[in-house]
Amino acid sequence: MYKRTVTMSRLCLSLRVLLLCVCVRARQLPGSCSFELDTCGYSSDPNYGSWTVNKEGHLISVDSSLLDEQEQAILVSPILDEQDWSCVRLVYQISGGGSLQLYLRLASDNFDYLLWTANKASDSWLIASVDLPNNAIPYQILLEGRPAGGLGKSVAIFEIHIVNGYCIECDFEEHHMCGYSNSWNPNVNWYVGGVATESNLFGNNTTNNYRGHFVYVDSVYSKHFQEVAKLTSPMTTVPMEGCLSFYFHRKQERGNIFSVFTRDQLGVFEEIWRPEVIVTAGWTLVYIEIKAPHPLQVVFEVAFNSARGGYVAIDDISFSPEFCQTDTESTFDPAIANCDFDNGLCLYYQEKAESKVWSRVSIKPNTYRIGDHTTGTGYFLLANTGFTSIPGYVGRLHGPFLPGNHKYCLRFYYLLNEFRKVDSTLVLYIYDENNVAQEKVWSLSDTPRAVWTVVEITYMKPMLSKIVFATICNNFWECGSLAIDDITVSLGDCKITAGSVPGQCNFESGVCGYIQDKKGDNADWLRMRGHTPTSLTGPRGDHSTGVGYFIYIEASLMHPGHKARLLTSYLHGSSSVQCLIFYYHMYGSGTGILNVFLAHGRRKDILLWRSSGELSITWMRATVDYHCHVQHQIIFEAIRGPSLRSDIAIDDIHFKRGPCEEPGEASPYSGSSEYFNEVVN
Ligand SMILES: [Ca+2]
Ligand SMILES: [Ca+2]
Ligand SMILES: [Ca+2]
Ligand SMILES: [Ca+2]
Repeated sequence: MYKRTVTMSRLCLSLRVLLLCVCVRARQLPGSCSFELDTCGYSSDPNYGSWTVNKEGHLISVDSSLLDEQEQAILVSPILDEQDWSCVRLVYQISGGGSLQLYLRLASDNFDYLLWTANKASDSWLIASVDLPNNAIPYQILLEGRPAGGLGKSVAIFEIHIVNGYCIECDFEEHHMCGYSNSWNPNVNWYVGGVATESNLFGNNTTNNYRGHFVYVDSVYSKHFQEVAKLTSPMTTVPMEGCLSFYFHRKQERGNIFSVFTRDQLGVFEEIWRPEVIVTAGWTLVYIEIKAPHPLQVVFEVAFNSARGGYVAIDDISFSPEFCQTDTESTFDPAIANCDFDNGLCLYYQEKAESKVWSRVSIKPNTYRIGDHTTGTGYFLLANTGFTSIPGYVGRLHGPFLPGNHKYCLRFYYLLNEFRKVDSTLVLYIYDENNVAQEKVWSLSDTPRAVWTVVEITYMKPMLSKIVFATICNNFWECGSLAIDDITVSLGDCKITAGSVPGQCNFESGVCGYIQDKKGDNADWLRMRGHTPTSLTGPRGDHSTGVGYFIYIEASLMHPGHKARLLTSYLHGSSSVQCLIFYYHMYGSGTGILNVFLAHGRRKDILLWRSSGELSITWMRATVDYHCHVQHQIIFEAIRGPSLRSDIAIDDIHFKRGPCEEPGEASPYSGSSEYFNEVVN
């Protein structure tokens, strides 16, 4: 323990010297703090453990031995109202194990946005750069420290430094390189250079070319063929579109290859620029358009072939949300290809001769018939191949044309009933402009399950293209009814856009910090996937994907009238109306009651929503508008009905800013369910 403190203060000292010269240049915004004299208005959330200022000052930390029963401590900033884009630079250390999270809390929302997270222990202080996008709403930043269990584990913050501008910007006057990192290589590396080294590196540099400090890489120690030096920016917190600019200075004797890439969260690189000139006379300014549908890092890469490969230097990396060229078109939004079929066919159509194959239908759900995927009561497309008189036909559903050279993520849900043999009964093609199939991207090969199942496909074509669903029925006896719903197309890889959404819980990786009531009820909600154990009750799959997780009450483990209550983690109050959307499943002849309560302080729980009795084998959407200006929790309470067939399930809980009602959405809950069936005792 003693040894660690000594190491820490020594580290503090060296960093302190470093940061002192830093702060002179970049103006620090409110919310910055060096934890020297006080905590600058930062305080610990009293619902969790405490952050403590180190006795000698200079840092604030959460120590596992001081946390008692709590797992985390949350440090809350004063209310900030910087409206322009800013960048938080955090000097932190996780000792022994644990994690540190940075959240953004907007005054208008009752949940927090996770912007950044770190979970690797380290022996030294690290620097993180986190973008705070421009925003007209007052906000707070929250730092959640979770030291690992056991003695001597801690999470410490040495300094919070907030400056104007984007985190990928850097003039290299600060020694920490603004969160840029050099990928260490034994022979070629990016270094900070400056006034002293400039003359011997660049020879006869004119004073107009004076740039203070900069980063450079040279080939002097390069030993092998194709040695690569990489300089990587911090990851942006949001997708970026605009103009990236920087100065570079390059000398190429026997060869270096200089390129700039973007890198996404999956580690996929895309080259965005290469210089046209081999040798620059002095510093040269370049502009590069950036259009990324996902958060990104900018990577500057130089490859050398020998020790006489010259050098590359870079300075003043900056970003503007305006494109460099005024005629650059903004990124195309493929949402035109989205359709939930609730209000029509959107931009989808069938070939005339085949127009009878797909029909847009709505099935009022009951015990035996499954409703649509969107709300449980909306429309979907049904290819009722079993009832057609012409076996061996093909029905094609065409989507709208989308421009080429973009990576698209296509998602849709399908549902199969009564299929005996399903191979290739539904096939998805990419067609070109001449209506010629270019690629078969997916075909149905699963066994039928009578549950809406998601399909995700990432594709990219060099030309204008569209998606075409083809349903094929070769033999009357092999065909049945096949349905699709909720088609969406977004930019980027499906794996990237599938991240967790703030305020949303799909139960895929846990219960989102929700809490089981241990006192006020008789049972717990269970998390599971697949179908529930008792027949004729419960869902056959979850709502999110058809094969994921949901939570439910297992009626066979409870007595009639027994309750199970699940509390959300704390939501903070907000000045405006908030929307809660969730999907619920109430199927089974003895189904009981599902209640949603609002709980705050010591007041009696307020009933927000209720549904009772058997509804259908479909997941139904519930929307609840509510208003609460103080910290609160939402409680999901299920009450077991009179028989074993009374499993109740929930999935895809989503808290949203503002009222639920939007054009095309179901109206807020009015007090009783439209599909109400009495429980028969
Ligand atoms: Ca500089
Ligand atoms: Ca629908
Ligand atoms: Ca789920
Ligand atoms: Ca319980």
